Amino acid sequence: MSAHGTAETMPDEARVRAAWAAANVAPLWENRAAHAGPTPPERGFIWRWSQLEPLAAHATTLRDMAAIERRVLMLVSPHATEVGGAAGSTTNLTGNIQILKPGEKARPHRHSMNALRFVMKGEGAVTIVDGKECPMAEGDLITTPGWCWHEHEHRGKEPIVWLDVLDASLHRYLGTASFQPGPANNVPAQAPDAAFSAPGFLPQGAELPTGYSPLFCYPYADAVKAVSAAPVGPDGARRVRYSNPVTGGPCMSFLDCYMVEIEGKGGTVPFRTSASAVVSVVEGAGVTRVGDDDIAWGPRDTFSMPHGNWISHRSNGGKARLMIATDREVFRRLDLLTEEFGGTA
Ligand code: GTQ
Ligand code: FE2
Repeated sequence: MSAHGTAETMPDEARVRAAWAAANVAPLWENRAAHAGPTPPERGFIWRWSQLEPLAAHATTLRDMAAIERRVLMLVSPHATEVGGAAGSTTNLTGNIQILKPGEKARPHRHSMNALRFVMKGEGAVTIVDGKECPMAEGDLITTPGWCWHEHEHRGKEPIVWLDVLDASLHRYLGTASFQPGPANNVPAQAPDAAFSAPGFLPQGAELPTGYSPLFCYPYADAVKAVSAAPVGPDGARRVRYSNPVTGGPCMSFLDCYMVEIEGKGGTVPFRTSASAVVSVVEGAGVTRVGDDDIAWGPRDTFSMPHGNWISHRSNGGKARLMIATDREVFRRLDLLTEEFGGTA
């Protein structure tokens, strides 16, 4: 006889609970998650370069083969929810710091996850993406779209540190995370980036990818040139998108990136979106208000702006530039993107 008695002697409630469990059903009216209204937005978080730099330097001394294979420190927000057993920099975005020593190589592989690299410190490395060599120096953004082969090689003289941003939690959630080791094979033919470098012209004759930008490398000098010339937007900041020149869309299926330039202490008009972001500070210093938190930042800091928060930026007076990597395209394609200006941040 069980602790609850036989079915005949159980109280009615215990009997029906046992029957539900035996049938693998559950009462929705007792499921708080199904009834809860919108949850308060997740708070933002900052990883300061002053704290990361010594950890990055120390990581170059590790001898563990697995750590050498991929010398990566994950930026795990205390406010992010775990998805598929891991938490990221926001619930939906993974931000990692990767360090490569001179002479080191990271082996070719590919995966379903889209990823980008944004160089925080150093120069002289290359990422080879589907056969295209992308030089890496401070402020450069390199994309490695899902299923594109990639490998890294550091030909410089000092260690290089970059920020990886990936849509890993989305793939874990959907059960679509997969990985294939190299060597690279069936690499599609590429048109060189130079063939895309004059505005208004696209190369003909080569097969252009449909789901991602054929440019894998967005040099910082180009971003600065474009953003400085961009008109001031409705929030008071200049902004350019790292776009696919073939479609005008995002650089990758599920990662959509921007370079933002702000100036003056006035601050941007508060903005709220259903998309989350990971931000890398390139130049300048300032404060970003994320919900009720003021996040003070300086060069090479990384911070998160989880979705649903009112957000506004202000610089400490001078010019500041931020690279903002978002999951905006995921929301847009699911008809879940909402964006509004105004607010009370
Ligand atoms: O450099 O290819 O941070 O595959 C995580 C997974 C970097 C990479 C990460 C990766 C890579
Ligand atoms: Fe990778």
